[in-house]
Amino acid sequence: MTEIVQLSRRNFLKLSGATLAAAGLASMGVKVAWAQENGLTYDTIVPTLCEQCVWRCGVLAKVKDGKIHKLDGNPANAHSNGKLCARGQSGIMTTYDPDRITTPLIRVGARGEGKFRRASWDEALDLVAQNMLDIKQKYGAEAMIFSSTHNLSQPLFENLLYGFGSPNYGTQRSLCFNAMVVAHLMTYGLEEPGRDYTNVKYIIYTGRNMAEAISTSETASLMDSLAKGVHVVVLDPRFTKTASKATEWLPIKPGTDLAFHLALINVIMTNQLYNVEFVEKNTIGFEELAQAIGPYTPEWAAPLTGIDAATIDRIAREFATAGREAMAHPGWRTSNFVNSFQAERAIAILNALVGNWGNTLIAAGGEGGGIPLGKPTQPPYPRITAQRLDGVPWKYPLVPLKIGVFQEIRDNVLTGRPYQAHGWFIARQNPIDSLPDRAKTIEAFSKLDFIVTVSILPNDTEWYADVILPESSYLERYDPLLVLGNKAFLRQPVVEPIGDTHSALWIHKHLGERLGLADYFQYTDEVNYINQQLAPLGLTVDDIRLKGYYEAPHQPSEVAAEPEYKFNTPTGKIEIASETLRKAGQPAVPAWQEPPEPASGKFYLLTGKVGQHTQFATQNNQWLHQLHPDNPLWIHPQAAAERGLADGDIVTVRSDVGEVQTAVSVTEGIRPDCVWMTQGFGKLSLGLKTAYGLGASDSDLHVTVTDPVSGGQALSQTFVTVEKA
Ligand SMILES: Nc1nc2c(c(=O)[nH]1)N[C@H]1C(S)=C(S)[C@@H](COP(=O)(O)OP(=O)(O)OC[C@H]3O[C@@H](n4cnc5c(=O)[nH]c(N)nc54)[C@H](O)[C@@H]3O)O[C@H]1N2
Ligand SMILES: Nc1nc2c(c(=O)[nH]1)N[C@H]1C(S)=C(S)[C@@H](COP(=O)(O)OP(=O)(O)OC[C@H]3O[C@@H](n4cnc5c(=O)[nH]c(N)nc54)[C@H](O)[C@@H]3O)O[C@H]1N2
Ligand code: SF4
Ligand SMILES: [Mo]
Repeated sequence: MTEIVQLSRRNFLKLSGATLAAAGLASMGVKVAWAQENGLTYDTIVPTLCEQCVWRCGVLAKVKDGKIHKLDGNPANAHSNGKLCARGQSGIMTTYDPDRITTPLIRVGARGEGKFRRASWDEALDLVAQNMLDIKQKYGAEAMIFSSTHNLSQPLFENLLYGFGSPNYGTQRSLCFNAMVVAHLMTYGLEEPGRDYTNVKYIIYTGRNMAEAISTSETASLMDSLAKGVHVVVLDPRFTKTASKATEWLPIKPGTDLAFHLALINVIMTNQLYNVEFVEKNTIGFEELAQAIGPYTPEWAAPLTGIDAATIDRIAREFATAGREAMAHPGWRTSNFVNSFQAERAIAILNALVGNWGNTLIAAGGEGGGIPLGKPTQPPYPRITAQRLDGVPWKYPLVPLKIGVFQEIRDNVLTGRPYQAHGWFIARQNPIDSLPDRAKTIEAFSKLDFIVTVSILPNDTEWYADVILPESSYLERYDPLLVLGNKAFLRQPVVEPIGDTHSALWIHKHLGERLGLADYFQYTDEVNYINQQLAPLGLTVDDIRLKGYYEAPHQPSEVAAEPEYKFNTPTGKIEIASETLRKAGQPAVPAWQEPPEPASGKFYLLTGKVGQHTQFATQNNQWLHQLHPDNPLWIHPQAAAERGLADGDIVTVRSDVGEVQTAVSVTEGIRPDCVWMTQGFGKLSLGLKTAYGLGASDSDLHVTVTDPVSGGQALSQTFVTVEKA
């Protein structure tokens, strides 16, 4: 039985004002009173964490008659600051999605036919363990792939992976930010610089759609900055909502951000507009770049990028004038083209030239290990010597092991090289949809003996699985604590789970025990796990469930700001020229690398997020469905006219690997040589009764193109034709 926090309204109102304030609940008391006056009543308020996306904002869940009534933002959480986005508020319908999987399912028909039978947990877990152990015995532990997209139960997932003894850890990261991460490791010695908007005066966003591709607190920082009159430049082939708020929108030609930034560097270096003191003290390789930058003038970049030379020259000068108060944003889903790694290097160096380190760019991100949490004891992992299927490090020496090259795992399942994989354990991830070239992923699945997923919905990956282990939704379960700044937040059940579902903490433990890995799961249940986390603080779950978090008395020590900061590069400095890159046979300083372009009559196919959906996960949510039901293809009026297309017409979109049919949305908000669609539609699973049959999948069209340096999948490097269907 899941324990439900019982903070009843009656008990709640009995608490004195002082007690409320002490518990940090005064604002909740006010809300209860307001709701009563307005005829809205609910029985309990449970503080917990959102999981509609990876930000995990703080939630105050209001419950009436055992049902979730309303979700609000928790003011005590720095990510939400009292607010939830549309997806967060619609979390109710994630829990109450009629299509949820409510018992373990075992496939009975052919793979992909969608025929499953219900099973007990014992039967399903026994079957999974038996298949995994068979694979291990016959082919070695490395023949099992484990993949998961970051979630709070990741440490337990990692115990399964490493305890089992497989090196094959698939994460979503190479489909996302590898170009940015590897470029910043090579330049600053860190994976991603934090951003501080406090003093910012001038921002350049390169394909970062902060207003729609939400990073809660940072999106709020942008909005505050706009209100303060900060100059914002947006480089995006598409008129995004961020572009609509910006000072200037530059509809750059896809794949040419590198040229734009090289030209900014050229103007700043040749006119000596850089921060001499900072560069001398903190960087290495300036001279080498100065020798190489000469040809990259604004006049050179103009025809490549489609942005006139005077604009590039002006932005360079304005950026340099803003100096330490300027920020060239590093971006997030940055792997767009094979040259995106070089573009990210140029962005990193542009920031170094104005010396904004310790001011607008900082070392620390949001989440940190500032609170000394405990964890159950466990033995060391067995030594793993097998090669990784994703080519790290033997093919991609510069890619960190924890980041990997996911699409390469899929490709190597198909080639059977360097060895054949036989099984895939997937948790909270949707590789059928999120990897490029969906037909290829389905083909790779068909090569495997056994596929198991842990999910809440019969999404497209579950459709092709052999066993589905249903997790309770995030409003019905516990997860390990989330540390954010000086607070440790609790995810706790708001209502009883629907059906026979369990948390990942429970599922991973019970599977682990069947795999002979009980020593890696030394907790009796979820609450016991969290109690072991809280033990060094002398606390238990019961001590924090009312408030929903523990707050450390002191802010964990901030990473020292420049000038004391030591960059974690081989030279201890910001590496404008990188010997590591030179040794790897790459240019030591950024150099122009021509990206491929579409042949005449073809378009760049662009993809990206909308504010109303998360990745491939929320399209079946009935409320979000109402806000954003499908994904028409954006096309420029000129390109539409040439093809005789009007708004709403159905077109066939074809790439080298697939074709889809979809409606067009004719808009001036995109370059004439590009088309765009958001991801996550065109579902294959008939189990998704709300989303099935709506829109089209860009993953059917995406060609797999991997940047050899960062391992990033170049998600804009697919070219398509568009014709009336
Ligand atoms: N609402 C919502 N928010 C999210 C997410 C979500 O699913 N939904 N996902 C989260 C995740 S995991 C991530 S990684 C981030 C992604 O955050 P972003 O990277 O900001 O978002 P995307 O929409 O993936 O891509 C941004 C833009 O890149 C543009 N683009 C494509 N190719 C090029 C190019 O060559 N040059 C330039 N300059 N622009 C180009 C596209 O037109 C698109 O508008 O969002 C996060 N936030
Ligand atoms: N075409 C295209 N491809 C892309 C992108 C794009 O913009 N366009 N973006 C790329 C980026 S930036 C990223 S980060 C990746 C993301 O790629 P993935 O991580 O594979 O995508 P998600 O949709 O986040 O997968 C989460 C899955 O978990 C399930 N789920 C939701 N909640 C829960 C839960 O509480 N428990 C469990 N166990 N399961 C749950 C969802 O149904 C979904 O199937 O995709 C990349 N691929
Ligand atoms: S940004 Fe929205 S979906 Fe993501 S955690 Fe916050 S409220 Fe939830
Ligand atoms: Mo991402």
